[in-house]
Amino acid sequence: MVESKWDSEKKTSKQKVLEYLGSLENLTIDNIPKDYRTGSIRKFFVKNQTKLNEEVVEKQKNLEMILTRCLLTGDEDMSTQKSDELIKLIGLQRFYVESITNIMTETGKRWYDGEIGIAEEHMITNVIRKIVEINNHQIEMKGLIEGVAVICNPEGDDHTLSNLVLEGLLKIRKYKVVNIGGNWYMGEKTKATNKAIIDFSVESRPDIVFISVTIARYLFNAKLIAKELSKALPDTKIFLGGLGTQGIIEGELQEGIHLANKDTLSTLNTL
Ligand code: B12
Repeated sequence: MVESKWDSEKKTSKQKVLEYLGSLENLTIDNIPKDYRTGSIRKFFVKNQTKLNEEVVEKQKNLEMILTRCLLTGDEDMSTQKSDELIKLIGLQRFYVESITNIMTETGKRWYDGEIGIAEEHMITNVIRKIVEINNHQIEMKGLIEGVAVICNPEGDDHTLSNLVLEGLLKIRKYKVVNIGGNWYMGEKTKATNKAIIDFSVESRPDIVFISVTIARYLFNAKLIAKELSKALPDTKIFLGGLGTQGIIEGELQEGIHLANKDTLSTLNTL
């Protein structure tokens, strides 16, 4: 790790070796001296995570299996402990987009196949939600912010765990996040609900809006919100993403509205 300083008298830059860190592909941000985990160095590690070798992938699979078992028995302490182990192994971002998504997909399958009931699915979701909330809370937000982001679900869609995961991923990228979530129970008043979401988002003057849709039947609402927002906020990047958007084809959305990539981190790395 080399520090480069401009010598204005000699009109040349001076390099000073700060530390020998070894090969780049084995590095994580934890190997960087604490005072230097800022600015472009931090950005580099947010975007380019270390590669995973086979041994790590094997350990990850094994830990995810154990975590699933802990969740199924409702053991919150063990679930938190196993999550921490996974985060230490693969980092918080991968834990969010890989482990949590894998475990919840598996949970959904078990529910669909009748292996577990609705109450067990709720219990698992609640424990995972607490784990994500705790980790989000621990993400440091020092210094200048990159921008403001609003996250929401369209009226009707109750799948809010994705919002929390996205909240953390945006916080890591130094966005101030306003997560207005889902669970909009307005009965027949769909129009009024959408208006509430749109008005609030516009007033927040966001740089980014993430609309998360899990159930495809609420895509209509999501597109409507996106359309109104892109009219009111022409300089804001508006993204539609989530399981419910899988049927959309690139180019189907109107200009100014972006379709999130299936690989969430690759979308986040374009911000
Ligand atoms: C938990 C859960 C619930 C909970 C939600 C609780 C909560 N507070 O979130 C409850 C019990 C309420 C629920 C209800 C229902 N659910 Co549900 N649910 C799930 C489950 C098990 C997990 C979802 C989850 O949180 N995943 C983890 C998150 C992190 O992953 P994710 O949402 O995919 O998000 C990732 C990406 O997609 C991306 N992303 C998401 N949004 C966005 C947006 C942007 C802009 C970007 C960049 C990225 C991005 O970021 C995340 C990280 O990569 C899924 C199973 C599954 N396969 O996912 C079923 C599932 C989604 N549910 C399903 C169904 C059918 C329902 C119900 C209709 C059931 C019913 N008959 O009542 C209701 C609908 C309620 C409603 N009106 O919304 C089906 C959907 C099938 C379909 N194709 O339509 C699934 C797939 C289960 C199944 N196997 O059948 N559900």
